[in-house]
Amino acid sequence: MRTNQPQTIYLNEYQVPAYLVDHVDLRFELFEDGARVHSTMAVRRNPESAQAEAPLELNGDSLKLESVSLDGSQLAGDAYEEQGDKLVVHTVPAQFELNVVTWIEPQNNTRLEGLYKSSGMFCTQCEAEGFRCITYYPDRPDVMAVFRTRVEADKAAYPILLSNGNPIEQGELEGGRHFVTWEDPFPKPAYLFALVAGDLVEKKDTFTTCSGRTIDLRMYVEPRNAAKCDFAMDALKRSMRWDEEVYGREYDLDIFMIVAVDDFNMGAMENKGLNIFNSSCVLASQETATDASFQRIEAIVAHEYFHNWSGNRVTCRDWFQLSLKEGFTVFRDAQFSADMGSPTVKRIEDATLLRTAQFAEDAGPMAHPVRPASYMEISNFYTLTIYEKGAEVVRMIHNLLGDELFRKGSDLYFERHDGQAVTTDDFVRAMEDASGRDLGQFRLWYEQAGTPVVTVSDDYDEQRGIYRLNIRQSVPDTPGQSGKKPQHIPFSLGLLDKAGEPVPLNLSAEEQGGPVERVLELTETEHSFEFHGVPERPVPSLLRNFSAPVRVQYPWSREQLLFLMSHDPDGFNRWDAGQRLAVDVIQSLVGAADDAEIEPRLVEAYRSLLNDASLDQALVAKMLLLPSEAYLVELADQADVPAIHEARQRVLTHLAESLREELVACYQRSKTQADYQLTPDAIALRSLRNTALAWLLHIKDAQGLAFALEQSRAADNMTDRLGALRALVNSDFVDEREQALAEFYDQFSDDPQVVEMWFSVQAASHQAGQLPQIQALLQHTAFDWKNPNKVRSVVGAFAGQNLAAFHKADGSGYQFLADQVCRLDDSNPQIAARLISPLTRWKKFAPQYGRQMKAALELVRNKNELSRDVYEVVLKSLAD
Ligand code: 7MF
Ligand code: ZN
Repeated sequence: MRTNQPQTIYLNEYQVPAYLVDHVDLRFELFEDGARVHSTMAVRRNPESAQAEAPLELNGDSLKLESVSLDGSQLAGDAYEEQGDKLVVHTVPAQFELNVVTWIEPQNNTRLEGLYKSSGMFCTQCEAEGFRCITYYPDRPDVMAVFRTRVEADKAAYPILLSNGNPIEQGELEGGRHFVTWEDPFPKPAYLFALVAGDLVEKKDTFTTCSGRTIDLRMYVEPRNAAKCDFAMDALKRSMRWDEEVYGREYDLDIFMIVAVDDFNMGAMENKGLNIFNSSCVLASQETATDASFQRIEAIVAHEYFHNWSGNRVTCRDWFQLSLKEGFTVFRDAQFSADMGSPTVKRIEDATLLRTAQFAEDAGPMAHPVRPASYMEISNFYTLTIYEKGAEVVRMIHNLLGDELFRKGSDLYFERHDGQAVTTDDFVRAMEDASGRDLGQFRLWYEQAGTPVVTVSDDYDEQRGIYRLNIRQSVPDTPGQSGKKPQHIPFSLGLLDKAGEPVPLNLSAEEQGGPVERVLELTETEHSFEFHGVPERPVPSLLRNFSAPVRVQYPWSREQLLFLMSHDPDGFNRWDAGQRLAVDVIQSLVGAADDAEIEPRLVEAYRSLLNDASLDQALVAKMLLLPSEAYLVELADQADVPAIHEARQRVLTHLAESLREELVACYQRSKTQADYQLTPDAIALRSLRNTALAWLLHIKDAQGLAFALEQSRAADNMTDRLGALRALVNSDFVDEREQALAEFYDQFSDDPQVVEMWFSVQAASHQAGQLPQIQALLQHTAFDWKNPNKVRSVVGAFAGQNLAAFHKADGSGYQFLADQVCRLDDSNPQIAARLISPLTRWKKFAPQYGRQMKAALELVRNKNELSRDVYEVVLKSLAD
């Protein structure tokens, strides 16, 4: 148990900083047994601050202080004080230079915050509060300084020395050492600082901006990865062009660098001019990366690049404003991905993530608004709510304003706030000022947690030709928030007649030939809309393209869903109707008798999807994927996960057995002879084919087995290779799956990114990932507790994707997770706190499960010296 309770930080206690830093001069002496950091700061009292006589307070964490001097004189011992995580200098003049020397041990830094070593190279991660692990500093985003950084190290071991901005000086030092000095002319918060030192190969390219400037583009990777850079480099150039064309944003420095690092707590980081990436989020080749990895890499490269404006040039005032940069940047990268591929597929993927995981977060003990009001540990607030719901909120503003006014608003935002640290409210105000729209009520999306529920009912007056929709909204209570106000919800819809033709939407008797799609703006708890001149009872198509992050309830009949699946002109809703139908069918089988009938119309609907080659194959590939167990759990009350798993498996078995011929034909049809291509069509065909393969192996089909073995043998790309492996691993062909796993590992054991996929295919599989098998994976030579990707690919995949194995009735899965969280908490608290999240929603599950989940949380709570990260999650999860 923790003895001292961590502090809670509150938004409403925000105060401007008492001191500002205009300039920082850093000098890093890097050695094998540690690093000495010399920092010289030009500090002045903040004229905006009311605390004129305040002492100077600098943040620090795990630092050994060697000296402090002010304006050139060493400070006496009583002039300053080290108070745990702070350095306080009692009396300082209005303006001064402060010099601080600290000693740190990057080689022993397993938390991967601040400066640390990863496969022999030095690298940094400073967001959110890692800079304080490097030196004493006012580590808050509203303190923005110009950084100059001199890096010194052994030249043979660390020939490459990098930091933010432009290189301005380099030279030789005694003892085989050398140095490079970098200067970043743009003032920035410390969280955007970065340093890299290592023996890396350099990949060079250039980009000519819209104003004709030539930018040096560079990627730095370990020599063995030299052949895996091309895709990310091209994605970077596409992102730079896109940001110019769509947002009018030109790159500002003369050089842009990307570094790949194997040990990284997150996906990537937008450090000014020096983005650092988790290797798995940037390195790719046709032979080692799946289609999904390529798409993820393109999106992450874009995301980090786009931060240069949305995050770096305009940054956050404090960490409560995190969604200011993350929500906006996720929205921007989603627009980019939609433009690069299939917009409907991208929307389906985003809505799936939101409905499966963000809605769950919003209904659990860690629920918080897009702009939280308090936190204990900010690392715990890099959440789906901040990122994905935050992006949905920006998307709704985009849809309310339209393309042109939104662009006007974003131009105004960047112009008005360039070089500033601002709030989500400043963002909304720029949108209001540019468009003339009042977003007063809309701001509730930032303030109120919880997923709004929109309940729709309808009636039809045949005599008068009036179709009426009654729409109610309610926002559920969340921890610390109740009695919420109605929100401003853009609700897009259409109506279809019996022939599947769109019905004009006339909102009054006078109106004629109205539009066939409308966005209704819901602002009250209850609305009623009348559509006139409707000749027959229509089928409503609601929340088209997922126009708001809400749950929609409407008593759809299976007949209506089947109709929408084949007739809705909105691709998203066609997919959604299929999902709702499948959910309904699966739910009706949970706990049902073994011989309960499975809806024959579902089989026929899937049959026509498989047979009709004229349909958009990208959409068909998505429609064929049954709703995930995680989504079914999210929709359930008192979830019994093994029962949900069984019901879903039964539907899958029934579909595969009934459609065997069609699956074989689909598999053969979608086998392309052409070279590997990353176009939406080619991706869709591979996805379709691998789904057909998975279904055939699910029913232990001999023809399917032959397909899988041949596909493994002949594959020229990782998508097909992994598709075959996954299908085998999830099958009952025990010998064949063991052999396939062994062969695959032999072939790729020297590629960490592929080994991570190999781990997660097993850990996520109900067949190959039962607890004893997971224990064995943890003993595998390639497993490494110090590498977050390995931990995620085994422990994370087991608890997050292999739901029926994790939720075993004896509670062994929970106990296992608690043990691993405790073990990780000492070395890497951020990863430990993320890993524990499957246990936090114990109240959601049937009591026999929930009770044991709670017991596992209590086990973690009772650990000695629990980190602040895990403590916050456990405390909130166990609160009533
Ligand atoms: C795309 O946001 C979407 C989200 C913080 C680290 C990257 O740029 C980032 C960093 C976390 C979680 C998700 C993402 C990132 C982080 C991310 C990356 C690409 N500022 Br934590
Ligand atoms: Zn980001």
